[in-house]
Amino acid sequence: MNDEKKGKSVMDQIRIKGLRIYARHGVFEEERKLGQSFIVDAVLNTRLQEAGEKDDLNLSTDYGAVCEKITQVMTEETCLLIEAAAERTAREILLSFPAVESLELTLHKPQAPIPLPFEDAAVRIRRGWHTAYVALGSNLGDREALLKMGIDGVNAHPFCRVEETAPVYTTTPYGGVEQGEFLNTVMKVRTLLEPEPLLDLLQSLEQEAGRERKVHWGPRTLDLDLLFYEDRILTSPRLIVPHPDMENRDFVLKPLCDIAPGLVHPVSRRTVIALLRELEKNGEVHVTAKRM
Ligand code: A4P
Ligand code: MG
Repeated sequence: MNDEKKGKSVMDQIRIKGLRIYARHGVFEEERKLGQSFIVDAVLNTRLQEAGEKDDLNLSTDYGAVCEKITQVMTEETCLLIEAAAERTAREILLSFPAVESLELTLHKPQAPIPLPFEDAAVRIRRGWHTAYVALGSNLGDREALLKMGIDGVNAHPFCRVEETAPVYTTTPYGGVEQGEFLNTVMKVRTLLEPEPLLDLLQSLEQEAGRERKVHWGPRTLDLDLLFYEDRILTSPRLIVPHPDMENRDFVLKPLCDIAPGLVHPVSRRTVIALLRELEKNGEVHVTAKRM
């Protein structure tokens, strides 16, 4: 479903059409040696109102600079496939121009070596930033340092930015296993990673923190759980999103409410603040204190 049908406000756009670049992408050696013309169209989804009202380029994205960036990426590397050239170009635009939320990039190769009369061959891709919420928990070792390691580890990934972190709470263990008390918090992450690669990153950080998986729901140096990924509903053998047990965990809902109380759970259609209120009234409470 597109954003318009979902009732989301549709973003403003900067549109670039017909940017011609001489570059060397192709499966044939000749193409990579001699090069040929490629043409790029880009539609950048971004907010333009403030720049328009204040008439200030600093509040917008300079389309000249975007054209230069596209030309730079397209010419400094040689790819076999236009898919690869488009992927790299889209990624670099998103990383270099943070006001661009998402984009549609079309890469034309009108001189592709096809021995038949044709006008154009092209690929079109849509890429963008996504918002995810990740829960952090620790009850072994230097818990505060381990939570920080989780946050810094995600932030250090080139395709992730930690935008906000909630306060840290001290919590009693949930799940019936006799163990020490936890520290819990939640972070908001802006990311170019799709859900499974994001889970890979979270699991590699758990490994780095010396996580051993011995007891289900047992003690852990660092646990990183993906709570939400946009409003997507995912069920694969490795990944269930939204996190299936979050409604029963005040140590997740409480920090989540500190940074995003109005977030709507895409399955129950209830806000996280409503889920927390319900749990505090009728369920188990584990949060004992705000730590910092
Ligand atoms: N997996 C599926 N969906 C997800 C998701 N959305 N996010 C899979 C992360 N992982 C997801 O997790 C088992 C598998 O779940 C992963 O391999 C992944 O592919 P795990 O971390 O390997 O092992 P686990 O300890 O058996 O389960 P899990 O789910 O991490 O434990 P929980 O459910 O997080 O519970 N009490 C307090 N007060 N605070 C806590 O933080 N944490 C737990 C752990 C228990 N009690 C607690 C706390
Ligand atoms: Mg986990």
